[in-house]
Amino acid sequence: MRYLICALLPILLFSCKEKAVDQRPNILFIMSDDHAYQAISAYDTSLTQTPNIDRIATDGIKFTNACVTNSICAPSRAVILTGKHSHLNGKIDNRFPFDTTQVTFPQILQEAGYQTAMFGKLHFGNNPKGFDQFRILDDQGSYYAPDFFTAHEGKINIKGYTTDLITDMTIDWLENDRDETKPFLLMYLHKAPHREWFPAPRHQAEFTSKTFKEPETLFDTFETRGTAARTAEMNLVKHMNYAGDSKIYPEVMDALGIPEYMKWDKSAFQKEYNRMTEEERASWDKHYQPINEEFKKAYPNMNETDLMHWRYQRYMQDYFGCIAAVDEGVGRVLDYLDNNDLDDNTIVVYTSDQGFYLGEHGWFDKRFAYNESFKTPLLIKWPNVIKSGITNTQMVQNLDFAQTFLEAAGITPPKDMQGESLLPLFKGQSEGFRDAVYYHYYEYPSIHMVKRHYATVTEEYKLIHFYNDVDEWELYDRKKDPKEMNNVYDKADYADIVKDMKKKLIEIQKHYKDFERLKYSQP
Ligand code: SGN
Ligand code: CA
Repeated sequence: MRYLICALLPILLFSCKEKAVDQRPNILFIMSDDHAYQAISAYDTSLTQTPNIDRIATDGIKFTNACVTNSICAPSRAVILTGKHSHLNGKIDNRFPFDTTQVTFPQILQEAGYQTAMFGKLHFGNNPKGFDQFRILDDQGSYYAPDFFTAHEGKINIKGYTTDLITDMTIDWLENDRDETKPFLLMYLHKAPHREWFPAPRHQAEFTSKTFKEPETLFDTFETRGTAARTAEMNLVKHMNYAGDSKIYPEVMDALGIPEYMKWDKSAFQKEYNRMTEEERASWDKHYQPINEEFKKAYPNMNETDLMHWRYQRYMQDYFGCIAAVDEGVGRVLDYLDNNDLDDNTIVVYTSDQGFYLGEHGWFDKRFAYNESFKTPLLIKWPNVIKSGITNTQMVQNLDFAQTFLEAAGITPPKDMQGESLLPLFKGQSEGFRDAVYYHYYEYPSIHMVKRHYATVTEEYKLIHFYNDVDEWELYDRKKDPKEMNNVYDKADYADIVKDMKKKLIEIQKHYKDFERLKYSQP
């Protein structure tokens, strides 16, 4: 109630004598899971085309330096909802439960008269607060015939392809459940393109026959990097599963005497395959059995380098096959807004819960403060306010959404939120915006074995401290070395920069109240 008065008074305008029109903007928040900015053609055309997602950039603003505070799924979502860093909202990794006493921006918007709905992947709990309507996937969810926790029908199973189902629910809600007297917050949250990448039948023929450009750092040997990069378990040859990830079925390999480690993940493949209908399975077999046959013939003569080339292509084919359905879904939802006069006063956001490695450094997955996982795509349009085709280079973060949306709705955000509103940037006013961000990753030891670390990052430099079972610092010159191949922490030329960045780190840890870590940063 406390937000209601301040939110409603200034913005209830009367368009005619009888009917009050609420002028507050609608918010359509579109987020995919693990969608790398390199995989959106508004950022990079060398790998794929995403014409529908690109429409948001064409009609609005593209952020080229957007990043996350903690590059992993559930923590990123907790940061988005609470507007607070992980050390304050408590969701430091995928394993810790979300603290449901935390105030989230959807709760505040709902209390202030917004109609709220969430469809797709949240990744924690089964009853998100602040939503009139929701259907959220059970944990990570499945690509085929997923289970959803719902607001009013308990847990349900729906046959079909997850990306399309989430899109259908989103459009169905706009069409049938929307209350036209209220502005809405609609969170449209894809599971795709999260591991293990299972494309829809209609994209299998096209994508299984595509060849993708390799990244320059595919065979990185980590010469100047520390223990964390060398011991991470994210390598495409060594750490990807054959069945679940590359869709090479263990049965085929038995006769070849393939080592056991390639077979352990049979269930990872089967758990999706078994959810498919007969028709879906027939399509799958038609497109993937020939790949198995070819691999079976080629494998005996393949060395590790050949395997890297082959597994990279296999990975990209399925990853981009999944993105094709996301792009189509985004197009359908944008068309709905256009065709129903909802376009001009709706803030449409496209982002991902973090970035992702597409073979850079030989890796998949995320977690590191290095660019591919630290940065995330961010495209926003709002025709009433944002001019079309703008590019912004400020260091914005997922931490900023809550305050941005609240301020756009005319609500003063709670004092303990830690982001910065992006509204001035929407209007081209960048002066006074933050010049450095703070990063902190915690989930170790765990899958992929990325060591704990925290970092401060400016447009020019990145200082990282890996801690817990190591004590190693790294510094990157972001302008001279955008691929982050050279750790210059110990280089004499950079001694002054290291000193400055350490000072900055202490300031930023104080600013964001990460007092627990601060003691490790003091000289
Ligand atoms: C699963 C994936 C991991 C991934 C985590 C977290 N393995 O465990 O590769 O890092 O999720 O991802 S899988 O074989 O089960 O797909 S996150 O996006 O949810 O944080
Ligand atoms: Ca994710």
